[in-house]
Amino acid sequence: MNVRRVDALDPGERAALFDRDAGVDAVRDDARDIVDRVRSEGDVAIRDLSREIDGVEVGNVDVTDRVERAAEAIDEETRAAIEDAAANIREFHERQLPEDWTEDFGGRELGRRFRPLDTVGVYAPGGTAAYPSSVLMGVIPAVVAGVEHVAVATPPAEEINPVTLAAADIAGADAVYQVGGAQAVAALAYGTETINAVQKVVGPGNQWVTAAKAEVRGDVEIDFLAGPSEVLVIADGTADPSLVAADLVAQAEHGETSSVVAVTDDEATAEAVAAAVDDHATGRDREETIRAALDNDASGVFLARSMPEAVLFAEEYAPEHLSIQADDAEALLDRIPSAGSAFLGPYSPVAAGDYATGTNHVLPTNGKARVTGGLSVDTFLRSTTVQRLSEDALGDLRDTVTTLANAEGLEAHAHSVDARLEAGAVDGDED
Ligand code: HSO
Ligand code: ZN
Repeated sequence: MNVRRVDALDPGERAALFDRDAGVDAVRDDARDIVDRVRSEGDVAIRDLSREIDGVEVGNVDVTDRVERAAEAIDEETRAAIEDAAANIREFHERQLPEDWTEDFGGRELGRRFRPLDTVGVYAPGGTAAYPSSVLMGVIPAVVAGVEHVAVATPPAEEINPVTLAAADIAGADAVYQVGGAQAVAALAYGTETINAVQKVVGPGNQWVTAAKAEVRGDVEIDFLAGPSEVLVIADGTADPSLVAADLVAQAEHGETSSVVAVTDDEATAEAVAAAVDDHATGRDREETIRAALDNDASGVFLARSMPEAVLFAEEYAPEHLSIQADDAEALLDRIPSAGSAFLGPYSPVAAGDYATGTNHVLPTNGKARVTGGLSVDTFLRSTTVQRLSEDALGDLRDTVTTLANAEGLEAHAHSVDARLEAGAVDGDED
């Protein structure tokens, strides 16, 4: 890997780094066709598409009855690891549950209450990117929020990954369907004979899944349009270059389009990270994928003239994962608000958060961290604001409300206030 200077980046290089996209445009039309087919033909379309795209003859689309058996069949060690990770994820997300509250604002009793969505669908990729951990990350926050019906959709296969099924069971999903890609998103969004339509579809997937989410958005809620995985490590001269490199190589393992970046103000660190990346990549199981990711335009090791310049670079990049390997990591984090999840210090590898610290790994990519966070309990809640006014409190507001109502030409609004304040207007007035 070469080291590039931040101040020498040309507009094309900057665009590749800072205007990353989810890569869905190329498949958007195909995804739309699939969504339309599922919408009009239901289960028939799912069976046909599973044959055409996945090469699988699907008998029963609903595989919920296989889940418990899979959970029992996986080896003890894997099961214990899923349970351990699930417990940490549950604990962290329970901490996020907001309390309903009511407060007296001088006679105006105001409050906010939170209630779960009724139904959600979690997409769990299959194939080389079959991540049972993503099942935990999608299902557990929904269950913690109190969602009653949490369905998982995962691509069909002769034998669906038993670890994925076990994760669905341990996380508390109540339905699992074997359907993948754009067709899964469409089925969850609009329902079929077998699959209940849900209110919100979440979870990462390939371009077809993401394009389909873009397509159904509006008819159903979605989390966000996630693109390839990313990590940005910001390092100073105190960082261990070998550990920085290990994190870059780990994220690069996800796919050729993964974007892995290190930025530092220290030239020796930059050179050492670039060299260590090569060392760490050599001989890895997925070396080819890793090397392709390291070579893509959105990856690299960058030398800044100062830490403030490195910070600016990180904030402009707005990474899914931000690792800070530097003195006073907290102070740096304060200056980089656009990051999905932050990993501070040498003992916080991104992989720990991917599986088991308890934080969520379904995170905004391609710069979306500028405007949103990752999956959380909030993703699965709606809120209602509540107000109860005393007669005096309404009296205090009378002029303000009627004046604004009349200014908007909405005289009946004003009347609805006045009507209550005319002597004896309210029957059974408690105040
Ligand atoms: N880093 C991935 C999540 C993941 N890693 C799943 C391992 N398995 C996306 O943020
Ligand atoms: Zn990962």
